[in-house]
Amino acid sequence: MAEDVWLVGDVQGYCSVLSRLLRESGLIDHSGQWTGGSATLVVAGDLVDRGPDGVGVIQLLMDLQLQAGHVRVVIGNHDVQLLAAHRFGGSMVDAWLDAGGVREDLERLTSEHVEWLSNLPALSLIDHTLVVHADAMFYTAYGSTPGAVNARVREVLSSANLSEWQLLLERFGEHRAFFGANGEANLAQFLTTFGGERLVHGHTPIARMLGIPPESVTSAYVYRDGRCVNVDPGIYLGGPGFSHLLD
Ligand SMILES: [Mn+2]
Repeated sequence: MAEDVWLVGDVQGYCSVLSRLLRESGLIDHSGQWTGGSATLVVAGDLVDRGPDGVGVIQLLMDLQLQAGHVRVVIGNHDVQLLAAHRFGGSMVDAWLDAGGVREDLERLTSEHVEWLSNLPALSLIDHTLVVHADAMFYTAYGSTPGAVNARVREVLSSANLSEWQLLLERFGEHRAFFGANGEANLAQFLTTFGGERLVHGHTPIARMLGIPPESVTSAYVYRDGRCVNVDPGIYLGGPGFSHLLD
């Protein structure tokens, strides 16, 4: 690979942790300016909820995307849930708060944030690496190419059809599709469908996947002979966070 590709998983509103990780990776300076040159930053979704400053995370990534160009972000279920709370209000706000929503984020969310979040891809293929938020097979229900899935998910997020939104959120309840007994077959099918030689995902904290203390998670969990990479640091569980340089 010609240029460095840095991955960051599930930030979940911990904007100060994200800033620290990006500084430690040499991608930004103390004033938040991009210093990563032609490196690529990939963020695996769930930008908001649980942590105190989800909107700060969104704003930082929007700013870096404008400055650097090569900042790729895929959408996570918490991002969808925030958008649902914003669009539908009422019971969707309650559901979002139950899932860790932070009221101040909804109050601070601007139309620019909504527009940006609503247009994030669900899948992103970077060289031979496929990046998604969830370790889940449900993406195949939305299309058989990354472009088709992204278009279909954007369609859902631009629609006023609440049941389509709820179905998408329900489907995001799937975890661990590439781990355990059916993991190998699922991974092969997923990569054959969407392309790529390896898959990067977040969504399932490494500590939960492996049954280890969250504080001990200081690097990505690479499994399936290097063809699957979990980058969910479980920051909200007490993980210190990490960034992962693709090899
Ligand atoms: Mn998630």
